[in-house]
Amino acid sequence: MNLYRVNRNTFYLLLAFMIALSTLAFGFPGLSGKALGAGTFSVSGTKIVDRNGAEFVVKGVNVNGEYWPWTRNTANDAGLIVDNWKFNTIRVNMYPRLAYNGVAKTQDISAIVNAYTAKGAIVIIENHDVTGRYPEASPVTEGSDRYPSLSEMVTWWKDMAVRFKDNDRVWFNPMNEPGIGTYSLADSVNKWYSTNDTLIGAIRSVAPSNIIVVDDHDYGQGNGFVNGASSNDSAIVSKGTQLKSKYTNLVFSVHMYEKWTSGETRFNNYVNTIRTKGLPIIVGEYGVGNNADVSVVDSMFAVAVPNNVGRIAWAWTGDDIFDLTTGTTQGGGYEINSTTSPTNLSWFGDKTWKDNRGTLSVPLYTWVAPLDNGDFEGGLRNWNNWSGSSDDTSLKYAGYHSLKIASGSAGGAGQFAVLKKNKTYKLTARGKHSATASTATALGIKWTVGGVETNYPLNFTSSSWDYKEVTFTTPNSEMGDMILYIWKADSGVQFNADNITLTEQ
Ligand SMILES: [Ca+2]
Ligand SMILES: [Ca+2]
Repeated sequence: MNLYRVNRNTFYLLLAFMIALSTLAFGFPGLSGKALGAGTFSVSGTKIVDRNGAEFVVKGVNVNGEYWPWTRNTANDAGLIVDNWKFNTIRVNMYPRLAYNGVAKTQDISAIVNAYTAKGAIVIIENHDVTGRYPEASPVTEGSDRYPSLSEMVTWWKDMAVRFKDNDRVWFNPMNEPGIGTYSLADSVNKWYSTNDTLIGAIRSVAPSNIIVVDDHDYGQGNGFVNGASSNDSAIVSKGTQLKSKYTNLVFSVHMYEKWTSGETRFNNYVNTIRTKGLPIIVGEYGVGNNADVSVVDSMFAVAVPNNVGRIAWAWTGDDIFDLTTGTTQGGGYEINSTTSPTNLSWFGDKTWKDNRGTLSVPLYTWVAPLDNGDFEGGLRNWNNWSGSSDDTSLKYAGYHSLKIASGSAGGAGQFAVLKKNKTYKLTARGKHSATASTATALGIKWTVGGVETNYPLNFTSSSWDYKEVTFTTPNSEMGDMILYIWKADSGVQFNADNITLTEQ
């Protein structure tokens, strides 16, 4: 089910694009606690230390928790995950609000904690309810969705904290990917601080020492740190020190997806900035769901491995497009064809398998195509439908497929492009409208550097298959928010695109 990761990306992209349009005006041992005489898992400066005081580097995987819509039993996979894959941590995705949407409780968190901590693994319990937003004073209902209030989340977290406070291998992650919602970056960092202060305060009132993992804002991505330390891109950078001054044993966490495409320099700066403040940082989610994610994971490993930044893969069961195995039913990690040397791992699965064994050589510098499926012969693979887009097999310029953006409303599609700095590229495309468009459909590529956007649109209006191209050179600095986009502003016509190429010259 792509819903939870991919729809998030789609929503985010659409939002960002609409803002851009308005700007442009074109439109384990011991089930219940620590071994006698040993220390506890805790935070020491920028490091996490184990019961013996040795540095502990998280190497984890995200797994199904209570009310999660994917149903594979997590407790039963402890042998596969810990003994075979050699993950030392699981991050348990709990989604209590989905009980209101008819999602059944198919997992039991106590059974999961018992199964994994018995093997010595860390169990991070996370709450997914306010992804992309914050809990407010009252519950919020939007359509079939009911978002909990802050006080309801306090009650939920106190219950978890009471149940697991004596097991230092259970960590708490109060909000998955909080904010921004309707907040500005500047207002979001304040909301991030106050909400975390309330939730962490509630947990600490009953569980004084379990490690607490705090996700960055902006869907956990810290805006890809595109504007750097002096901005509010990262709530951890802006407000982490203030939280640390009130609470011990805090670990901060970033999720790395599209915002971090080609982001090695930015990620290195991000980690250094946070560590200079004396704060520990881990990667709470990483994975490969599209072409550009290869570049993200490549950059992540390049910085994380030599610097002992912990990392947690998304996700175990392969119910979405983030697959650890290939040629399997779902792409799940449990579908390995050997428990010792599997040959059916995906690129992402292979890197994670080796990383868990300490045999991953970095940097990887994997070649990533600037664009995937530009001829649409793979249907909509790697493309995000922002509105009105579909795979068209009746009208096409070449092959058997094109992309159609329906008439009746404005609409568009896009994908995360992967461009290198200081290189010349050529973008070419074919486009056709059902009738001459009153406002041009823009098919182009854009990125930002230091908050300044560069955009190369190809403008189509013709009712016949038109060819357009543009050649451009990228700046000699790391770009953020790279998107190849198609946006049809004229609601009265249909637009088809085909044969899109983006090549390094
Ligand atoms: Ca899958
Ligand atoms: Ca085609």
